Amino acid sequence: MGFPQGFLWGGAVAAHQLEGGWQEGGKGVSIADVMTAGRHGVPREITDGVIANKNYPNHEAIDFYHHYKEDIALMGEMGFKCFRTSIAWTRIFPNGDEEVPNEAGLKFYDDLFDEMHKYNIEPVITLSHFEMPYHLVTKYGGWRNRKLIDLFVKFAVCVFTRYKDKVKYWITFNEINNQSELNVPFTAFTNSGVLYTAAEDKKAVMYQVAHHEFVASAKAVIEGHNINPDFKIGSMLSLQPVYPFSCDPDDQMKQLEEMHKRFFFSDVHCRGHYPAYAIKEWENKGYNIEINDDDLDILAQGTIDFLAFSYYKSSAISSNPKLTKDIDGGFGQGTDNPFLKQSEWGWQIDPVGLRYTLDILSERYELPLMVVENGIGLHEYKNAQGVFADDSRIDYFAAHIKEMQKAIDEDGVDLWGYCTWAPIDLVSAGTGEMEKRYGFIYVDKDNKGNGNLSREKKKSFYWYKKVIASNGSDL
Ligand code: P53
Repeated sequence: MGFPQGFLWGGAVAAHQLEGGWQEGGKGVSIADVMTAGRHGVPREITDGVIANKNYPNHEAIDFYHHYKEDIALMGEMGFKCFRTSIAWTRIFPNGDEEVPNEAGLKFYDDLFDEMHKYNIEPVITLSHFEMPYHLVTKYGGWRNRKLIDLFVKFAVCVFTRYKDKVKYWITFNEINNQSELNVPFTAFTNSGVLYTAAEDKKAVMYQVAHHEFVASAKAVIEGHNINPDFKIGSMLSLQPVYPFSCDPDDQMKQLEEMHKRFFFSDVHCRGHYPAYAIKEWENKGYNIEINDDDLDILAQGTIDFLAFSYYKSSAISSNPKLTKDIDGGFGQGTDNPFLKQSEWGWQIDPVGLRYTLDILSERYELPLMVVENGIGLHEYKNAQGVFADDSRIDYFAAHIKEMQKAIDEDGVDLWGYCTWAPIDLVSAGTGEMEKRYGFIYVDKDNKGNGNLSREKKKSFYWYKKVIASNGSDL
């Protein structure tokens, strides 16, 4: 009973949310570099290039680019077995369409991975985490252009080859399913560098974009296995489960439709073909998704080795429009769940939902899983003793880890690892805030960018260290 030996305990971040150094070492401008700071209820603005005097929180972030040795040492001190980050595509191919990679960028990740290995920390590396080259947006229209497949595969092959002896676990796209939410520009832009025009059918474009990404992901899987057969290559979904608001059968059907918006992506990644419900939708709506002759073979050959997902919250949906409203700052639609409490940002806290999600994914795909993000954003201040006593974070993690253990022990889920989001405070993706804090490590920086960037351990730092040392038994 308990977590398996070799279970990968760790934490997850993304390059654009912590590195900073946005113009250092030859790095190009990424899509994250043209997003301003928002806050809860106030969306981030996507600007037309970088505009003087706007607040772009990712430009400096927490300056991990210069602090990584100190930060990795702290992860080592907590006993991390793995650390998930991404490779900023713009450090390797600053514009995305160069022929030759940027050596300074490649060297940075060599040094970073070497630093992790000093502490026996296994890198888990995402290729595309909301930070593609901005040039690919302005020149090609982002992933709506088929040309992106080759540019992405070139990037993937370059880093697979370079780091083949340093990195074993790879993830192609982060939260690829976010773009199924069409209400806000954020999702299509961060996933795919796509800005919809008023005239087009967003959903039809989204399916075309996703097709290009599926082919690119599958090609990366195939190429990666050729480069090193030991690679484990996965994809990654945001899997916030949706519950029916009531036992009304119409609510149940509405819930199924909502879950299809998520499963569509994992169905293709895991099974290597399009699900019938999607093909029917295309037929019924007259969508003509352009699919080249060998694309379907590539999808079939390039299925993933494991499925990774983020889990923060659950939501509920009703078939009654009167009960339906915007949730999560407009990212989705749903109803309040009267059984759950919400975080300060309106995210419904639901540890049992993590077990439920592990179970449905495991039953649907019979593949190994990895929880690569789980955490809670909090406003945080020192207490009278001068300590960041983040007990509510500890409670959140303890409850989720207990449910994860049940999924392993009672439901037979094959789970490889668990990464908290995020071990260190960083820039929020959704809002651009620094003060939506997630870390075991506090970073002295506020929403306006003030602070000296010093790092300080919170109470949860010592707690997580104990959890890892006991392989999850001492919560
Ligand atoms: P933040 C919601 C909105 C935006 C990104 O989110 C999200 C989600 C949750 O599904 O996804 C992930 O920073 C993402 C991370 C992000 C984290 O959730 O908005 O992979 O980049 O930081 C937390 O609080």
